[in-house]
Amino acid sequence: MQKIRNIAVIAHVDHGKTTLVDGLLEQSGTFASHEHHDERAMDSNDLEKERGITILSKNTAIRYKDYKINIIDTPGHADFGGEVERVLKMVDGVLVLVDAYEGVMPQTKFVVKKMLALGKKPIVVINKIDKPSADPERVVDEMFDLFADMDATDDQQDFPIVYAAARDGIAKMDMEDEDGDFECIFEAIINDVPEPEGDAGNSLQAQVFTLDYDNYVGKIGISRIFNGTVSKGDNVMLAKADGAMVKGKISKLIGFHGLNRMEIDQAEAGDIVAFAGMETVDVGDTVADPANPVPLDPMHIEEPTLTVVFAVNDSPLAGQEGKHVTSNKLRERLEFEMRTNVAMKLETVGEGKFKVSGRGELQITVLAENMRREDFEFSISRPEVIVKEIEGVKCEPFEHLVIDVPEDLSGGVIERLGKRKAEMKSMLPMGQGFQRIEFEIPARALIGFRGQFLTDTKGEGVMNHSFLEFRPYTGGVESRSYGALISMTDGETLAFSLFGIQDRGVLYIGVQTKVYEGMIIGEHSRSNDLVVNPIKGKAQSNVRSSGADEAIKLVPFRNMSLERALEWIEDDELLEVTPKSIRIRKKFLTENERKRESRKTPK
Ligand SMILES: Nc1nc2c(ncn2[C@@H]2O[C@H](COP(=O)(O)OP(=O)(O)OP(=O)(O)O)[C@@H](O)[C@H]2O)c(=O)[nH]1
Ligand SMILES: [Mg+2]
Repeated sequence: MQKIRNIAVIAHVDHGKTTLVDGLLEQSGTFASHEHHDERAMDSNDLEKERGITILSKNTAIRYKDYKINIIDTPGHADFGGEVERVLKMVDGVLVLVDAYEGVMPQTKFVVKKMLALGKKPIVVINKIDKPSADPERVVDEMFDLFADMDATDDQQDFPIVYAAARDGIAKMDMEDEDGDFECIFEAIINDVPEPEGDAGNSLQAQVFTLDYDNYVGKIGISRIFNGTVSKGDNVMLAKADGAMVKGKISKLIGFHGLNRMEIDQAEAGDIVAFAGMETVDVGDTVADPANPVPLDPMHIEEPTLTVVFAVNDSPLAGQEGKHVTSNKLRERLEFEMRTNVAMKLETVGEGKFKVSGRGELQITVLAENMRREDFEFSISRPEVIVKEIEGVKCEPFEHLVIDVPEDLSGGVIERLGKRKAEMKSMLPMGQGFQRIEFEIPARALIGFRGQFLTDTKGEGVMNHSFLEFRPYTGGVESRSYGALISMTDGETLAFSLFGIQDRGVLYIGVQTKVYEGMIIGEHSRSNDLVVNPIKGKAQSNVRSSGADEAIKLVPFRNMSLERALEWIEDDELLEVTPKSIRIRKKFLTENERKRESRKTPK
């Protein structure tokens, strides 16, 4: 049997997981010297590159001495936390990274809790020790406290600590030591991560933890082999979560090395490989020996906490910028997404209306953003949290929220959060005039909070949150405190009229932008909605002189990203998403309709 180690890299968002994996690939000599690769090579899809975050967990394999080390890089953002839990089942050890300044953050707690519950033994990596503000000693203490709080076993508490500057390829076992390379990390992996259990001679048992899709070979299940040996062309039995047994054949067996995938003929217990050829394969399925199919424990898949409705775009500008606009196309695309994305759920709720549920706004935004790029046009409704009954009690998701704010502004922020039903748990000085304050808060109250928080902290505040649990419903929470500036007519915006409107609030669009009646062009500085005319030319001459317009000084408008817009909208509003534009609109476009509707549903 070959010598294998299987590890996952877990941490809070941005603490340096993907950068560390770069270093492991590089320093193990896995990248050939001529091979060109980008920074954070594992973040391979476009959105990951653009946003600098990991969205999907991905696996790679390196060779170190005579060991094969399978490494799974996981996303740190809370919305993708479900992935982490699945991945953890597939590995025998973990590298837990923590930023040497930021310390333990919400997602650090989340991943450490999962890891400890699954009985994994960690190697703790205190990363970014090069930061001037780094305080590795404090962070080590925080990690010990965290492990103790979470009832780690003695064995788990006794973790090796590596101090690293992953970006510079530096690591050492003691802060007093000279800077070394990653050799100490490789050695820790080999010595402290248990070798895989299981036997190549037993009946086959492999479990699928991630799905991929390839236009040529179809669905691909990335799996850990726990027992037995598998060869290309083998007949297998798929043991599904619901107990069903489905026959299948491995048409292709795929192995991993560095950034490459290659066809292989055989793989055995302990390894991580991909299978093609089984269209019905799902995450959690056991790939088993047809003569003796013994399913592995089913995999717990995190439930969604948030839903939005994707619908056909029916705005007056519909169909002008996108190629795929029909209900059928929309359904096909969403169904396709569900084939590989187990964290999301889809339900048809009406003609051209689809309820998409996921773990958070970012997850939903990522799907919407991908669809824009594929030339889709659609609308999205305000995110709603999923409320469910647990033992007869109406419950809603709660989040653990951590904010870092300048001391002099913390009072205002705390008050604001109080109105949103947040409960303060702790407050600590962080140095440099900042305070770290922790809360528990209904997820519902966090929708739309980020924009407000950035305004309240003059852009200096940092906020992080991750899912805690479902708890009894807390009743109404404060929502957006400002109304919308709504266009009263169709046309193209002119500087002259925008100049007149800009004092009324914050504009979301600039000049020469197409608008329509009922489209929202900005935020009102008061709590009510205001209908305005953004296309009116200069009155005296009755001629729309662009020359005169140019002299007008407009305040730069606020460009609303998909996320920001999604957080901002209320129940009676929609986002119109096209490959070129993100427009915000009222569901009902005319003032008359809106009045009629508001009489029907009193607030
Ligand atoms: N100063 C410093 N910056 C680092 C170090 N390691 C990583 N970074 C930077 O931290 C940022 C985040 O790095 P990533 O590797 O993408 O972090 P990640 O944990 O994979 O992030 P997610 O996958 O989105 O959760 C990047 O800008 C890195 O260049 C380090 O050792 N020192
Ligand atoms: Mg990453």
